[in-house]
Amino acid sequence: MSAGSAPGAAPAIRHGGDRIAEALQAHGVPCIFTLCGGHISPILSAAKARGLRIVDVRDEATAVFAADAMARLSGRPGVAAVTAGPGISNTITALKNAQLAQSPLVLIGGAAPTALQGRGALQDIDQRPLVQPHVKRFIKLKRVRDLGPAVAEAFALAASGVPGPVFIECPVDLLYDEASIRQWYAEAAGKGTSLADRALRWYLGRHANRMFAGSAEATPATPRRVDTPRASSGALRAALAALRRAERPLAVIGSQALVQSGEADKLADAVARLGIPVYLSGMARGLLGPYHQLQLRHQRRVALRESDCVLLAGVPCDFRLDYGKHVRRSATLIAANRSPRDARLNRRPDVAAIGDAGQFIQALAEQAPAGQRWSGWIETLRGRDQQREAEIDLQAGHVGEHINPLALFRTLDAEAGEQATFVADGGDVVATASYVLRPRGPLGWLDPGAFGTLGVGAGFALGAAMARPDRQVWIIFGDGACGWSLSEFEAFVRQRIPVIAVVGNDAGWTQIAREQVKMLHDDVATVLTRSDYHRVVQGFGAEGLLVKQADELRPALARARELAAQGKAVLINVWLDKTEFREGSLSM
Ligand SMILES: Cc1ncc(C[n+]2csc(CCOP(=O)(O)OP(=O)(O)O)c2C)c(N)n1
Ligand SMILES: [Mg+2]
Repeated sequence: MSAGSAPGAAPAIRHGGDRIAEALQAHGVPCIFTLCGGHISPILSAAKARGLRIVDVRDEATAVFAADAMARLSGRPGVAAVTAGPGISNTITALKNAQLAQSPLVLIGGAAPTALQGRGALQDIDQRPLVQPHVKRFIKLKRVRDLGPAVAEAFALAASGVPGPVFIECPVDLLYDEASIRQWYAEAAGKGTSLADRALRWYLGRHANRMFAGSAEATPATPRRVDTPRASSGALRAALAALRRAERPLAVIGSQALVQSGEADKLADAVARLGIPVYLSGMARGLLGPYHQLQLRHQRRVALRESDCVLLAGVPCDFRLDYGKHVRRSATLIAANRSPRDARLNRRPDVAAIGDAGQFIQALAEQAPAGQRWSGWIETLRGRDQQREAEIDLQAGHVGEHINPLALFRTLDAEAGEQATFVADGGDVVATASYVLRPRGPLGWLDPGAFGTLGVGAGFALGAAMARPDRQVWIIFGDGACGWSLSEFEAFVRQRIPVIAVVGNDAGWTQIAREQVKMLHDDVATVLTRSDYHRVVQGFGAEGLLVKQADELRPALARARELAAQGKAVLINVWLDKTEFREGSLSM
């Protein structure tokens, strides 16, 4: 196949790489995130020839973060392809992040030729022990005819039950055309006449026969249907009865309720009809739009302590709910979760609704009696929320030497535009943003999830830009966190991906410094330079803006939007003042 073959045309030589590409195409995959390597070249080239977009980045972790974000926003598994050995080992943090966030993705990894595995080939390691703990399945391929069906299996598995990543290992000799591989094996076997030479030839010939056995027959990679797991009718009845009795019900809705991201509007509708006050977390933030009567943003711990009936929809009782201690003992706890383990984590619920949490809320809303019985309770909660907003406003008004973080996000909230998607990558700065920024709608806020991984920024932004190209992607970076992502500005510029990054520059790893200094009186390893991150990205051809004074902020945000509208990637380096806002918060 020539390098310049027209997109959409099938490649002239059908090889294993094209079998993978064909299967991805059959699954409606619009793009593959990758960093190249000789082991996966045939997949990338065949996919390009079939019209899939190849988005290439500077770190394999970025490729997997991007596939993860794509999955979360599109509701279908994202796809990344990386080369053997170090290409794969570089993805481990991102894979684990996707696994803990229950995000479905398919990672295709290269591998040494089948006949040379375990014999000292380039980049050849036993990849299974490295990858298997972080994926739903490690699919090891040995025959060409299995390539397409493996893709179908991986897609179905990634999206079913509790979603998560699936890995397909593709040895390089399965990916090239049969004639080339047979010739390669023949050359490896040599022309010697000794018994050993002949035995090797026989062995390699048999090996090649096995690899290509049945490959002439069609092996369709038809997408499989993935059913939504539904909670039992008993659980539904029990939850309805509990809600009928409840005087102070409360719902917490998390990422898992939005696994069916196409159902977001229906879910929002159901939440509104149900009439229970709600806190939204993770991917559910923004579900009800920027302002909604039922949505609360502050004092969640207090509200949970007061509630007599708590519905946790796709939210486990992990550290974020103080391992379940936030919910009072006497409250009726309803846990709707695809994972039986998560539904029971640290605390046994009164009603375990094992199935899709979003679907469960819709079913509840269909059967619950209409009309709000809880207006007094909602008013109490709203009153406290408004009081907290007023306090934040007051604190946001404090004028210092540079920019007040609260004021930064109040201004960004006003200036980001209705179509914004926010990506969060940092410590305190992100926690502050999460109090102040109002996600515009469902799936308008992306954070790493339970793994708390710094470094997701560029990859998530890339996935968001590919999944929803009509929306402006804003990355909210800590100055520490942005370090993982900066080289991806080269990839943004080259591929004309117009993200806007806002770096909250406080010259430190502040979330860590805060507690470390207080407890150990030592700031060791938590201090950073107020670096010129805006000039770093200028070096990659992106636009860099510097904001040191409050009055520069609004014009810089407006300028960034103008530049992004021209297809440019932008980084705004914002010098922050120290603040007391996050004092006392600690996550362990
Ligand atoms: C990969 C990774 N390494 C280290 C940490 C520990 N960690 C959590 S918050 C934080 C500080 C983040 O600093 P920055 O991005 O500048 O945000 P700030 O807290 O200063 O606003 C660190 C180092 C982590 N969560 N993930
Ligand atoms: Mg910082």
